[in-house]
Amino acid sequence: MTTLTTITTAARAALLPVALTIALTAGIPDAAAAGPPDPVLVYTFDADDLAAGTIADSSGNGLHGTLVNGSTAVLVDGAGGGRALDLPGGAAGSSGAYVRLPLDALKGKTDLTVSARVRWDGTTAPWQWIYALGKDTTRYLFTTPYNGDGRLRTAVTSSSAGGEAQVTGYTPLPSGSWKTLTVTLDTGAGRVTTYLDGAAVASAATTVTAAQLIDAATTSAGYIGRSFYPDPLFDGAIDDFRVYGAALSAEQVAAVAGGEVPTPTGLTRAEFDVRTTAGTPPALPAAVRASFSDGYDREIDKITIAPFAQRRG
Ligand SMILES: [Ca+2]
Repeated sequence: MTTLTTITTAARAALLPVALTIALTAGIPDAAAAGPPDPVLVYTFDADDLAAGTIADSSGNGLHGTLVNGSTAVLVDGAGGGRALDLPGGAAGSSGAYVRLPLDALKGKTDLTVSARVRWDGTTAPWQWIYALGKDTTRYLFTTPYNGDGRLRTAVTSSSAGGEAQVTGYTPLPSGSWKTLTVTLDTGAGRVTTYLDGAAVASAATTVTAAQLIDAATTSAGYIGRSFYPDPLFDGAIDDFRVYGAALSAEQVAAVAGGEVPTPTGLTRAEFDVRTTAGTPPALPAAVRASFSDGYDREIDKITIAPFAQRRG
């Protein structure tokens, strides 16, 4: 990533090329931190009878889901034992199964976390939504494994597509194996963040709250496996689908993901050229691409510049 400050023609004569060395200081979650809050909805799929058309909520809150087109769904081996829900995908409006979520999964919430274990089949019809939280194409939060550019994308909006805050990975969601996808909507921080297997992939600024994803006319909190747009249905398996009425901290996200959280192993670029005028601190990259121990590149935004800058040339 190269960041250039805005400069005037008159200032060009004073340009100083600066090479910056960026030290890797991504936070590694502290396993001893406080545990996550109680979820408001948990679908394990372990004891569901798909013929009955109901997905049981094991949170104790009674927020059971409705399985639609259930004859095309099957139960498969789960991410950690038990069973998982396998959805066939297919074109919008086809007979592929999806789950409708009860309104109370969103009602009265401000912050939000959605987390699921996902085994995407890797079918690259773009814009399959793993989940759709919200009302319709004006108000929603979703994650797709593969957007129009073939990249993992989360977006949130309360003002249609044009108002989306977009969180985009460098590559698609890895397919063919179980991955834990977690998305936090933190209204205090004003951020929406995507995590993969407990490690943040990227985040974006937003002012949208969970309450703004629905309105008085909304009758459902949305779907698992279906978009609000006429996009393809999600093709893959889902397990341990959870909604929290809070924004989990990075440590709590890691705890929910379980297992070994991927750690940064290096930056894909260790030097960044920036330009500034003499006497003016250079504008530094807000985030940089880093490689991680699981082979999935993520954005790191907690960076320090050390030393502040080395002059080059
Ligand atoms: Ca399960």
